[in-house]
Amino acid sequence: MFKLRPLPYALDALEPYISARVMEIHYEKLHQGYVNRLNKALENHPELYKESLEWFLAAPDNLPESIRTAVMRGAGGDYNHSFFWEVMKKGGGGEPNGELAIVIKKYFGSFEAFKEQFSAMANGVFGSGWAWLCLNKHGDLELRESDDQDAPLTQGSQEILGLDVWEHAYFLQYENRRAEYVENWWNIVNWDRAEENYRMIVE
Ligand code: MN3
Repeated sequence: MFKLRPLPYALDALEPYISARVMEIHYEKLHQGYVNRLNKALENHPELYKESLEWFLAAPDNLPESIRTAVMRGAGGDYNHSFFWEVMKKGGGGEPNGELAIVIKKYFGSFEAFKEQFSAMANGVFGSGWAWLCLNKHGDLELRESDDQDAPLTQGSQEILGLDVWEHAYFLQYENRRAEYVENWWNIVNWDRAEENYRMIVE
């Protein structure tokens, strides 16, 4: 069975940018809900409990058609949220400073230009979804949206940084002011982790 992975910090660690109450609902209730959904979807195929989230997401065709959609929703929800918690931290923000800083500059011209484009994409996601910085299958840095709980991995892109823009991620604290949530989020980005994600893809 799949288990909810531990949050890498306390529920109130991202205050004031993301409130403890939002984190409590988002992590303990909603993220747990995706894990439960995945386990439930697999209950008649227990041999699949030994597989990884990445295995499901990278090759959905391997899954029996009758459970494919349910497994992808649960696995995507679990994978995306676990990834999201890791790319934030207390006292984050600022700018990347290793290899990632160099490639961001190469692809976007400057860190500020990257940040502007990423924010515009995040603010523009229609309905429920995510904003991502990825390395695509051609080895290029790309900004990419995903709907619902789809993971870029399914399209062959590897995630470096991601932002949840489902209303459940911010509505309780920011109401309909998504742009304020996105702007504040830059203060808690864990660039060390994003850098590590990038290095793990390219090395
Ligand atoms: Mn979420």
